[in-house]
Amino acid sequence: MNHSRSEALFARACDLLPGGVNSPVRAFRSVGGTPFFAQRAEGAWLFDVDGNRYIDYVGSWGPMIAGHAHPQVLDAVARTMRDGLSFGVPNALEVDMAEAITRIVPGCEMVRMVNSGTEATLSAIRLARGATGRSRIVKFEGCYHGHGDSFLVKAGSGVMTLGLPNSPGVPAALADLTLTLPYNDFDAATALFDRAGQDIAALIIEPVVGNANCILPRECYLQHLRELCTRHGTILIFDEVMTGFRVAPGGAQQRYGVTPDLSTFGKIIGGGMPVGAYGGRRELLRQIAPSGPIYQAGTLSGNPVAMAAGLATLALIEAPGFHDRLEQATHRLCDGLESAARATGVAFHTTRLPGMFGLYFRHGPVETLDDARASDTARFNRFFHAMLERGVYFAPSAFEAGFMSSAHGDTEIELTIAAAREAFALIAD
Ligand code: HOZ
Repeated sequence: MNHSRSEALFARACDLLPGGVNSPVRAFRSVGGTPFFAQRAEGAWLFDVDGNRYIDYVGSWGPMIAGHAHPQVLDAVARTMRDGLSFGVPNALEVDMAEAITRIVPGCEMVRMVNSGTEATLSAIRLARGATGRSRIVKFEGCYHGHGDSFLVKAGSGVMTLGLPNSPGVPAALADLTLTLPYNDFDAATALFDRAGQDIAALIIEPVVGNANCILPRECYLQHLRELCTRHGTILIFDEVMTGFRVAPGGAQQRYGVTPDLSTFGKIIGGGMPVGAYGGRRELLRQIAPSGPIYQAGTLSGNPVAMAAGLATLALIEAPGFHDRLEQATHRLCDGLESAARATGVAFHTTRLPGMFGLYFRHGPVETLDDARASDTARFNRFFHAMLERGVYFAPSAFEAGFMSSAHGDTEIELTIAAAREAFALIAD
């Protein structure tokens, strides 16, 4: 593959943007090499500025569940933007979006739209602190909830990839209010709540960890956290920025039958436009200004074009059988990759849910952050590049989940598995 235009663009970008990118996970820091620059995208495919094409398993990090440039999403955007890009007064699409989210997601009686997942999680913990009068929050090692100060403590995603799980610039006084727990450890959670439960405003969790590769909750783990929070008067927040509308129409809370007090969203509800939302019990949301005293605001919140893209995407995922097909496709991909690895003797394991998966260069099972860390990341890096050269783009980090869309059909999956057979053979030594 020729990458000369991408390389020239990256050289220019490195002079102008920190690390050459506008978000660290896009740089190829841990896998090595330089990122390719996108020209356009369609369905399951990304096309770069050098004329190469890739089957895309990143999907803009989650929003593109219906595939890139879906005609119904583009039509909705085009139709809406002709009426203006932003009004600064309410518009009907915001109400339609709130109706859609509260209808689809079990734990949401009301929502507030914001502009990113980070804004959603920041706002949700402010609400939890305001509502409980407590200051401490609990998060999980390896979980990532955006780049808000309180969350950059033993965090996942880019900070884990770069080995910076606690960031300079976060005041110690604030970081000290964030307590951490190992994911999927029942006893550690019980012990922490026995010790400090009366001080904990919120427990925030990715119900399925998607920012430390992809780790599924042990049976009854989320129920256990629900019970602890209820017993101690702590607000349970599910960060469904990745899992929302993906692992089931109503997200992980629907799939696992556990209802949080608050939920945070992003990605799919914007259909590729910048967006976020937090929602939950009416009694809590009513405490947000102007109906209550807890302040949170945003010039572009509820932006009509973002609402239109998100509503068109939600209409697509509500089609009968959408998630069943997505689940089958994810199994076909993961089973195919595992069998290709087995044929070459490479230790390899996948985790999967509808439209979301983890790739591990080790034998399974993978249930904890330590299990995920024990994956052979050097081998992942070689696999990543071998696949990229064969036109398959996985996330450029051993600590990010992969995503599939409804546009990943048999052809794309077979091409991926054929490429993987060669890639596994290449890295088998
Ligand atoms: N949260 C995503 C990565 N796990 C994508 C957002 C980002 O660019 O950090």
